[in-house]
Amino acid sequence: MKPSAPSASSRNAGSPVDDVLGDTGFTQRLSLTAPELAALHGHIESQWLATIQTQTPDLADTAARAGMARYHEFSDRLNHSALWPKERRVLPASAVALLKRLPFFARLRNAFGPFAIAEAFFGDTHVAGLEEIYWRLVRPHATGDVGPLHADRWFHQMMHMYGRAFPERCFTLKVWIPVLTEPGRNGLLLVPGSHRREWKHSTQWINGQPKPRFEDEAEPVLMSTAPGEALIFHEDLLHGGAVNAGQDTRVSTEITLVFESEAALRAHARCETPDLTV
Ligand SMILES: O=C(O)CCC(=O)C(=O)O
Repeated sequence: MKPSAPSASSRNAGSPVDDVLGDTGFTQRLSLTAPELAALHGHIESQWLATIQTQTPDLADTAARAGMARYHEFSDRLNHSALWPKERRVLPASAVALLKRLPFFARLRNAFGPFAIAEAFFGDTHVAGLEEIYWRLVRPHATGDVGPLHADRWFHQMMHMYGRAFPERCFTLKVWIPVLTEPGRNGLLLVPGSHRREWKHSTQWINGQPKPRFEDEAEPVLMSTAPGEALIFHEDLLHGGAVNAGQDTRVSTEITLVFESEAALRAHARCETPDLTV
């Protein structure tokens, strides 16, 4: 792994669509403002705290005092993997409705054109009608808190999400939003340009769930992302979590944007000059 991100080519000329469909396969042109980040952080922390209060009430006061950044300081007193299956990290519809009103979503639409948000999917359960915005916790030095390199489309295929979480034919982009990160010490690994070729991988079954196993060689780059600085990337781009070399628990959010087709994105880029200032 290279130690830090390239200065993203995506900050130069061109548009977000040019970035995600172009040579690098990702863009860093869209960020959350401080109030938008505070709103997202607030919804996540409420769900995090409510889960701890319900599932491990003895630790509720400790959690409320520590906050998510210091979760790792008491996580050895609970069963981390049992406490946080994905279904407990998918924000409720009420929070999603409020978040969708943030200007960030208008900026996404201006940049990429009309999209839907993929519906919630965990294990083999599809929650029809619930737009999926979910978050994850990555504790310092916890290798088990991050997964292998993969492309999102591998997950979509192996979990049979087409025709369920989104239409049979569509194109997706991932929006990855750092909420609590230490730039250069934790965050997301990307392999710029990797969406342009096939990579060897297989499916392994873990706790009854299909997971991708990366069986190739790539050069991932740790992206330097301060809280709020979103990464938006192509469904075929290789990515994965970096082991957290920071001091705090890393918190980030994922949203899958669903488009009619890649051609629809290109058509939008030809017709519109995106206003990213709303
Ligand atoms: O945040 C991470 O650690 C991994 C994110 C990821 O795998 C994804 O966005 O698909």
